[in-house]
Amino acid sequence: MNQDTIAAVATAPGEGAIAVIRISGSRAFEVAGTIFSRSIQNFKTHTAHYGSVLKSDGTALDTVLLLVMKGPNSYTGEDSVEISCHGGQLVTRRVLERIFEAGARPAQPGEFSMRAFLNGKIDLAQAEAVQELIAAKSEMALENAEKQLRGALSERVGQFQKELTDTTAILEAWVDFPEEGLEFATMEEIIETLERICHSMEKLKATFHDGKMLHEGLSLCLLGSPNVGKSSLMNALLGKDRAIVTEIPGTTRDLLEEDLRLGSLHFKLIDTAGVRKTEEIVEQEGIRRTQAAMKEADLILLVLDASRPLSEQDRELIQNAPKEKTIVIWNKVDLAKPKEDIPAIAISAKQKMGLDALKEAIHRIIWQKGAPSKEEVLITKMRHYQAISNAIANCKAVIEGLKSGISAEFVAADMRASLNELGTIIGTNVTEDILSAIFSKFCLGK
Ligand SMILES: Nc1nc2c(ncn2[C@@H]2O[C@H](COP(=O)(O)OP(=O)(O)OP(=O)(O)O)[C@@H](O)[C@H]2O)c(=O)[nH]1
Ligand SMILES: [Mg+2]
Repeated sequence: MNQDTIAAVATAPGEGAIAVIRISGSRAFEVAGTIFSRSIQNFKTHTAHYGSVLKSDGTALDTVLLLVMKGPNSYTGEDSVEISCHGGQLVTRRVLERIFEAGARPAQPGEFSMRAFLNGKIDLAQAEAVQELIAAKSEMALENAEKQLRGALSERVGQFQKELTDTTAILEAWVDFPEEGLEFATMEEIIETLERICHSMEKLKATFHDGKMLHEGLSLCLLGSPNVGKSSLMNALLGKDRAIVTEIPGTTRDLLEEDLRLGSLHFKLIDTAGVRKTEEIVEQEGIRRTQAAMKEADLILLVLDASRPLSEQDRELIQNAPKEKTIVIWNKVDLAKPKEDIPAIAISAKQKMGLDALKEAIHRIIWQKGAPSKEEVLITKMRHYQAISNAIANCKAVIEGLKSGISAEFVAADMRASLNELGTIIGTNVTEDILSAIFSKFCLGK
């Protein structure tokens, strides 16, 4: 595969001021030289050059800026050329076609990054971070992806690998030279070391909860009886008139979803149909969806109407909402004081009062166990989570084995398995199938 020279548009599809086309591979300079109006042979690496891309008849197709990067000092590690042409869809396609005519082939999604990985420019966790960085929807997700791209996760994993490898060496010395082995460490010390490594790995594993939340965004579900002001609150939080608001109970019939950014986090805000007993078929279906959304939601905003006494329905909702993920809200406090003493945030969705306190309450409930520290890198991928879980399980098997006094040589397989699992995170010992699966999810041109 690495023999081919590949090309793709690296900027987003559609019209833009400029589009960047990337070429990478051993023939990148030759391909670019064929279509460029100037000889590129003597261009120094990492320099940009103004000129034209030529049609096959030698006339100019577009004026462009051409950037040459000699391998291995490029993203892919190969000779690379980037052409910035005008960002029209047609002109971009024509320039790309010229590049294919000159001998490059269309790149697969993620193929540039895959080459960067195969050429040792970045490890697998870093390559995955590139995509997360592009997809990041919140400040925190962006920071974490940037940390992972700089190698923070790879370093942590590398540290575990090193410690496990060192311990394996000592264990092997035990097996080969039972007498001398004792000089390196006692069995108690080895077990202690393994337990410490296991504990550190557990800590990394535990970051997945926060990491997944950052990466995917949290679902935030508005819940309440009809007419309490759920849709009004949705609009107030979004700062736009997204949901229909009327004084008629039962206005919202279906789930409404919108992206919402609060502080450094990203949410999926869901407005729902007000819950009540009804014979109306459409409304019944809406309420069924409300209940399903409530179960799946990461967080529930349970809205009560302060201008009227609590209904049976309100009480049932308060009773049934899972405490650990519910924030209770008294809405319409501009009309009246809440009639009951329930711990809740007082707001007026209509007057946009109390929204800051609500936002603070949301952050408090999310970071109940404390916000992640700035230095810590969080696991955001299921693939990484599974690998670290398996590595821990294998490491525990080693500890159990040694504690029960079985000979060290019998735990060697578990030890190797633990190391292998860690290796899959950064991409040592992963199969080609796994690699293709990972990189095929990348954007075209990345
Ligand atoms: N005074 C006052 N009126 C409000 C407030 N919030 C909502 N309302 C009014 O209450 C009525 C119902 O508001 P909605 O936002 O449609 O209520 P809902 O909970 O979405 O209702 P359903 O979709 O029917 O379940 C509207 O007439 C709103 O203008 C508030 O904070 N103060
Ligand atoms: Mg509504």
